[in-house]
Order: sequence, then C-alpha cells, then structure tokens
Amino acid sequence: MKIVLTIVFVCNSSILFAQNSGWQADPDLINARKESRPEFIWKESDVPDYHLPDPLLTTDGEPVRTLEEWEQRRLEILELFRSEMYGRPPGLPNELTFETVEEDKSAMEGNATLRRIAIKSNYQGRSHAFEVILFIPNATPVPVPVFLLMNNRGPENTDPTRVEQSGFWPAEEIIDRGYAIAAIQNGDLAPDDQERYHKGVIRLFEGAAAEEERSSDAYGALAAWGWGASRVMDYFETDPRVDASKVALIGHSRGGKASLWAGAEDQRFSLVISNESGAGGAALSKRQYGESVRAVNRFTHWFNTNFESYNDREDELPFDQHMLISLIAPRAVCVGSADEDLWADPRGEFLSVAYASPVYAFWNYEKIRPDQMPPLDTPLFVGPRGYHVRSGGHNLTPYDWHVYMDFADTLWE
Ligand code: GTR
Repeated sequence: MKIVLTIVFVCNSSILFAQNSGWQADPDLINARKESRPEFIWKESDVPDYHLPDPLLTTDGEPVRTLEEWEQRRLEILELFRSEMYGRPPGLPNELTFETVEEDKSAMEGNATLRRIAIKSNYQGRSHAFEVILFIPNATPVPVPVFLLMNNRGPENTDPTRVEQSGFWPAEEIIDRGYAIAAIQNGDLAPDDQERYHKGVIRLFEGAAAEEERSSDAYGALAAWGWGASRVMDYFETDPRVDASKVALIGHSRGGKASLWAGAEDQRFSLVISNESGAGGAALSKRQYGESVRAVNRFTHWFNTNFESYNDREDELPFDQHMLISLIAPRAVCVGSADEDLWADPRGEFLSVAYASPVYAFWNYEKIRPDQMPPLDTPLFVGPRGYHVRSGGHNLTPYDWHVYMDFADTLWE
C-alpha cells in the first residue's frame, strides 16, 4: 500500500506574522479598503487557512530529492501552468529578422548610444513587426548587462527622443549606473483589450482562426507579451554590445505577471523582476487577500480560459505562485510591492518568494523564511532572490529601479 502525503504547507497567517518586526499593513488603510470594497479580504486575521502544494512532490505524490528529479518536476509544473493558467506558447516564426531603424551614437548628451530595432516575423505568409528601443551606455565596457521593460503604459513613458522623461522608465539614471536599458510596448504584441488582443502575435500564428473560439488552453495576452520579450532576447544574442547572459526582464503590474511567466518559459533571462504584479503574478492565489482569481479573470484576455474554472475555487488549483517563482530557479528573481497597494497583496507576493526556498536549496542557496518579510523600504537580498516593499502606491518608481539595480550589482559585479 502506498501512503501519499499531499498537504505540506498549512498556512495560518495570524500565527506566522503576529510577532515579527517586518512590514505590516497600515490599519487605517485596511479599514478604508474594507469600507470601499467589503467583498474582498484586507485584514490579516480575516485570511482563511490555506494549503499550498509542495513544489517538491510530483503529481503522483513522489518526493523530489535530487536536482535531476527537480528538472523533471519543473517540466511537470511548467506544463500545469501552461494548461491551467497562461496557455501554451506559439513557438518560433518561420522567419525572424532584425532591422536597425535608427542609430544615434551621441544620445543622452553623448552618454549613450540609441538603437531602435524592428523585429519582424513571418509565419505561413503572415507577418508581424514590433520595435525595441535600446540605450547602451558609452562609458561602460562592452558587452553591457541590460534591463528590458515590458511597458504596459503609454509609449510616452519610454520616449526614445528623451523629450519626455518618465520615472516609470528612468533611462538616464540606468545609463548613469552603467546598465543598458531597453523597452518594448506590450500592446504591439497583443493589444491590452479583450476585443482586440488577438490582433498581434496571436493573429500571426493563428490567422483568421484567432477571431474564432480558441482552445481553452490557448495563450492570452500575458504570454503574447512574453513571446515578444523572448524575441528581443533573440536580438540581444546577436548584438555584441549587449551581454545576453545578463538580461534583466522587468514588468510592472500586469507587465509583472507577464515578466514572471516569460522568465519561467525562457530560461535565458538571468534576472526576472516583478513590480507589484499581484494576483496572477507574484501573489499567492490560495491566500485570500486583495484581488482574487475571479477578480483578475475580469480581464478575460490575459490568461487562458481554463483559468476561469478556478474562480472561487482557488483551493482546486494544482499549483500556486511560489511554484512560478520556483520555475525561475536557480536564476535570479526580485519582487517588489508597495505599502498602499493592498490589492496586490504585498505579503502574498513576499510569501511566494519565501516558499520557493526548498527549490533554491538544490543549489545551496540560503532559505528565506515566511516570517522574514522585511520592514518598509528595507530591501532583502538573499543570494539570487530579492524582495522589497516601498512606501507609497501602485507604481514603478525610480526608487524601485534603484533597488533592482542594487540587486543586479550584487549578482553581476
Ligand atoms: C488592475 C488589476 C491588477 C493589475 C493592475 C495593473 O486593475 O486588477 O491585477 O494588473 O490592473 O496592471 O495596473
């Protein structure tokens, strides 16, 4: 007779976090959220107990003991996320070309070289093109590590002319610190709109069928954005001035959900950064706090349609987001939250990082304990994992960027 132990982590928030000196949500803010949106959970002591699947126990209940066994289990988890949440990726086009649209060797008052590259794909007679904007610091010896933003806001935030400068993509500050900085517009890959999201990568691969009912595991906009990030990686591998072994992929909010998934799918990204990605990103789904699976599924074009079957049934998910973080191991991952962004569940985002510890342990990286959430504005870097919670609201700010660059310095200097 085989006895299978299925429940490994039983999480009870009030016991875990009552005594620690780390971040706690502001009680006035909790009350305000409770008042404005009483249908969601905001108070730590209101969070029901939940059970997290063990990344190191296969679907058949076999324990994962060695790195080789983990590599197999990793594929199993990846497949579960594809089938139940983000969808299966489309693969490669028949033809992929990179065309330099503009080059300016004295951009940013001579501090950087600007390159705008058109990335063009052909597939079965159809074509698609999008652009990557890249600034490379002139003072840093090549090849240079690069940060790539998957921009979910307006293109004015990543203005290549630098007439407009935005704290969401503080390119000058990144160049000053010796990193290259790049951006793509997510909407070029899949418009962030439930009526039009297929008018990009999905139409390239599926043609007219993209307009019809797609399969329940077909990928949505988040994976389409990640597909674009991977094609930029293909380009980086051809540019001798970029260090393709040191590419940090960063996204904010819905862009952060996409960056984590892209980092799980494409192991060439050596650092994956999620800024306030919340539900469907870094935050645990089974922990009921802030945005729920049903709430995030109101964006019907982000995930596959199988994910909708977990609305109000989070307990039935065969994985949770700590396993998404685990898929990135042993590569680096940095998660950022904001104090006022309770909708994204800062603690749930931290816990995903902490509960990936058993997987990072295969490479002998130090554990991050669930009660080790750091205080406000005090980044925690433990080997290849980082976490911080910043004062203020839902945004990607220059402060966040400096935390991510500080973290990258610890990895790459
Ligand atoms: C919210 C959504 C979040 C987050 C955010 C954003 O409306 O509920 O999951 O993705 O949008 O992308 O700004």
